[in-house]
Amino acid sequence: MLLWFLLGFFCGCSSLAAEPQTGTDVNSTTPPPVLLVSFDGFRADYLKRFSLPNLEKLYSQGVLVEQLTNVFTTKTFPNHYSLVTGLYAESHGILASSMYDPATHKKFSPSQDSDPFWWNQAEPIWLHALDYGLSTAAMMWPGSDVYIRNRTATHFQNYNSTMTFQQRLGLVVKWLLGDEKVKGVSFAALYWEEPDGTGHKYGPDNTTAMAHALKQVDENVGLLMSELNRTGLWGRINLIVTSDHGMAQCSPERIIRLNSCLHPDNYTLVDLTPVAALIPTNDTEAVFSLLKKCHPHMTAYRKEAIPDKLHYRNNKHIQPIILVADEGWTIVQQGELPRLGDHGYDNTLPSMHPFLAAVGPGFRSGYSLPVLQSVDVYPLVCHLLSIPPGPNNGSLAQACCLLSGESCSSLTMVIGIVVGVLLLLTTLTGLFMFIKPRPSASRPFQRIQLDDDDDDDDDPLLG
Ligand SMILES: *[C@@H]1O[C@H](CO)[C@@H](O)[C@H](O)[C@H]1NC(C)=O
Ligand SMILES: *[C@@H]1O[C@H](CO)[C@@H](O)[C@H](O)[C@H]1NC(C)=O
Ligand SMILES: *[C@@H]1O[C@H](CO)[C@@H](O)[C@H](O)[C@H]1NC(C)=O
Ligand SMILES: CC(=O)N[C@H]1CO[C@H](CO)[C@@H](O)[C@@H]1O
Ligand SMILES: [Zn+2]
Repeated sequence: MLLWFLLGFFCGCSSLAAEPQTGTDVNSTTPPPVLLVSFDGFRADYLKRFSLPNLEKLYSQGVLVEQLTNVFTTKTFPNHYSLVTGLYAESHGILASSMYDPATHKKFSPSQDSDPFWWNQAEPIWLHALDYGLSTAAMMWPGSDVYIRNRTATHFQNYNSTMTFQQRLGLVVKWLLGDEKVKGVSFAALYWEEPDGTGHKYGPDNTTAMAHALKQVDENVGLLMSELNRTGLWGRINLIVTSDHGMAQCSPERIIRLNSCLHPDNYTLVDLTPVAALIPTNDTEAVFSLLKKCHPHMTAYRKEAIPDKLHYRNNKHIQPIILVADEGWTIVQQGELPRLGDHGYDNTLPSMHPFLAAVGPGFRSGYSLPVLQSVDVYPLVCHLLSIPPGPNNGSLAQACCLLSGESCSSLTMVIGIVVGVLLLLTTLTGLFMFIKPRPSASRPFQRIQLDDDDDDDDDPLLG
């Protein structure tokens, strides 16, 4: 705990104090383009459990964030929107895979996701960057084909599950390169459905199934690297490979049936598992008290009492009651288990966390960071593009450790400093007591107190 605090404390970007200039004119030297790739449902520990030679090769030349702390609900749509806006779900408005607006009776679901109504609370980076004269592309990233605040990326592709990774990549590379008539894009986002699909179907504990799916994902990473190499983009592009969330193993023994606690006439169901959203029909208090004691592995919250740490309260589309299942538990109204793997649970659970790997001229080489917030990815991308970020919930404080040309103390160095300072204190104290305990002893002792410890640039221990 103390080390994390110190890490956050020491890890600061020296040259980031100066914000990028505002204004709509682009720099004379255009920064390297950024390609953001998401492999849906890539749980952080797959990196340790499975052989992924291409991905390993990628981050060994760049950086690795072992766990990305994503946002609640740990679902695909909310987290993809957080990655490109830097906002918590309550602030960007894409709260879950299923949403409902009582005033207009509008509904949102993965197959009915194109109404700008749901997306207009935020502006993804592929639109934000347009304001600075950059062109952008969005390849099936959630929201790509939506006219958010009346705009789309310069290039985009409607969602089409039958398009192969190679086909998607081919278009993205074409957009990045541009031609005589159309300039290449500065930012592109690329989405791929695996290993999420396999994780849901077989569960993340099925090593056979996951090894097979991840082998294919790793082959796609190989394809990505060779295609960037072939076109001369490798080394000139900042490539970020990440994901939206992890996956938990579910089982028929861990099932919560709402109908055993409450008649379905008593509420309108907006979303079901692992975070259920309900609108009580009449007596909210009575419905809530029944749900509260419904199951030991399910927590019921009135909207007003949803914990701060979830950043999931201040939005009109959060329903009056939400139910959150414990890790690996599934909420149904009645019947059997729908799938062997699921996500959406509390975003502090390691099983819900994805990873992040990046390589390119903007990144350090052979560096790894244990954790980063997924809301920090947006300010990081803005920094790489030399554009000021829009209002967001992230920061560059941690992410700057990943950047080349930024001075940043590593964890090892911080441990070194802490141990060094303690040793020095002990030695000096011992030495002092050994020399002579005089009455005026308190004076010199006070002088070695660390009252200047934030001024680490002057600390000779930093070397
Ligand atoms: C969006 O564009 C349409 C038609 O081009 C226009 O009628 C509408 O006012 C625009 N909406 C906003 C929010 O700019
Ligand atoms: C694991 O997945 C494979 C498919 O890859 C399937 O044939 C097998 O039955 C699954 N095993 C278990 C224990 O679910
Ligand atoms: C997140 O950022 C938005 C936009 O700046 C802001 O309105 C909101 O209060 C922030 N949320 C938190 C928890 O700081
Ligand atoms: C608490 C509550 O509202 N209970 C009602 C649930 O629905 C049944 C059937 O419609 C009613 O009889 C209950 O009063
Ligand atoms: Zn999923």
